[in-house]
Amino acid sequence: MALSPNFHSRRRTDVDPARVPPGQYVTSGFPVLSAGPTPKTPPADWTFTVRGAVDRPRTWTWDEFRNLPSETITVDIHCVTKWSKLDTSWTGVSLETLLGGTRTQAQHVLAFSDGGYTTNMPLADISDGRAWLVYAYDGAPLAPEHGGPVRLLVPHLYFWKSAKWVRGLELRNQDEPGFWERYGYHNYGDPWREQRYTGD
Ligand SMILES: Nc1nc2c(c(=O)[nH]1)N[C@H]1C(S)=C(S)[C@@H](COP(=O)(O)O)O[C@H]1N2
Ligand SMILES: [Mo]
Repeated sequence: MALSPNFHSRRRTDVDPARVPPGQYVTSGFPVLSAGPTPKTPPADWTFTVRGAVDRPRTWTWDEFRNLPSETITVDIHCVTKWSKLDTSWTGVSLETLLGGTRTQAQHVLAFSDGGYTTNMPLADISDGRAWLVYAYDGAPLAPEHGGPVRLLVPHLYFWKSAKWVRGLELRNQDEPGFWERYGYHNYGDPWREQRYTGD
């Protein structure tokens, strides 16, 4: 049987509604949302640090980071400005791998980035295989405007939690709101419970 000429476009719009959180629409584009200019850290100067309430702080250079086992994952992402993008493909290192050697009693994390952006989340949300430090998108190095060389990817929370140009994690005994969380975004940000703003 021949495919109808509309096969591809119909496939794009016939999205399984069960995959789209409340209030979101699906886009095939990839919008750029940055609160400031795009920092440009060359890999030779890039490091990733886990610090704060830990038994000992740890820092990886670019080469050390790239020698860690990595995986390619396909996930859906959901921005609080209401676009969702399905089946995005990323390559990176699971945060479970990075945090595996760290002992801590902390229950909170503040991720920090070049340019000063921060975002907070429970440590449990990023230490159980549901969050990655990604360096490639669709098989190509992550573009600077999308957070290259490396960004956080926490797809089960709204996309503002996926800090671009990420340089480290501060483990904390007490929760500390990040950049958007201080400006009234929800502290946790579950798209399926539509936790967009404080009080949602
Ligand atoms: N460092 C940094 N990370 C950031 C942001 C930012 O402004 N700075 N914006 C956040 C928001 S609100 C969203 S929706 C996504 C956008 O990622 P994109 O530009 O790759 O689509 O990045 C998040 N991570
Ligand atoms: Mo966003």
